[in-house]
Amino acid sequence: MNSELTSEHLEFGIFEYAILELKKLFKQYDTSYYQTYDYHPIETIKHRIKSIDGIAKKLAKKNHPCTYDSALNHLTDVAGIRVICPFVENIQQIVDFIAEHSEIEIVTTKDYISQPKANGYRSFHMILKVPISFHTYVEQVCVELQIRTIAMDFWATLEHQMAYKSVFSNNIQLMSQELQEYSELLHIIDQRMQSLKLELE
Ligand code: 0O2
Repeated sequence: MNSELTSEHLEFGIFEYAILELKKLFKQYDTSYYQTYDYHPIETIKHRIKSIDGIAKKLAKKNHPCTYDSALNHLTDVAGIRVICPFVENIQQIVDFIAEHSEIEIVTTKDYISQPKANGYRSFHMILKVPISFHTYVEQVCVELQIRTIAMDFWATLEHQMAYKSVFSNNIQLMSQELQEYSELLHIIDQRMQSLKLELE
């Protein structure tokens, strides 16, 4: 394989298959967990395939040619999946669930929950290699997995709109302290919700 980077490859191709595989796995996990514990450990699953423009820019930045093979071999975040959980405890459960699947390789992990970013960003990131079987070969496809609570996702979604990569750097400085504060408040709420759940149990 050494084809050009076309929308056909990216929209209907291998990255989409890798996301579908993981989504299937998470849905099975959610259903079996519900049958045992009577609540859903996964609130929502979101996904995205990086835009062709975004892929081309990232490949150019890394001095790689703009081809389909290059995206497959040099980028780890063309396919992205985000698992949003009700409680903090569900995050580690999902990490453990992934680790149990020996066919999925964990390439890297970044724990922005025990060590939040300075701006207040909290989330657990993993780069995974998901095997996708074709007739005569198996391709290992990288997927960036982000696992976070509803509260962490609420903060990250709004911060992404208002500050992350924003060109309005003056405004960022004005609001960054406030955003950090809200991240801390939401963290406290996450902890209280977790304690409340444990008390109820
Ligand atoms: P977008 O627009 O969401 O796609 P990389 O640049 O990916 O090679 P990096 O930045 O070290 O390496 O990866 P990291 O820290 O794992 O972050 C990857 C993704 O996490 C980002 O993707 C964001 O989706 C999310 N993220 C990281 N930091 C922040 C943050 O401070 N605020 C918010 N809202 N999201 C964050 P992209 O491609 O940078 O952006």
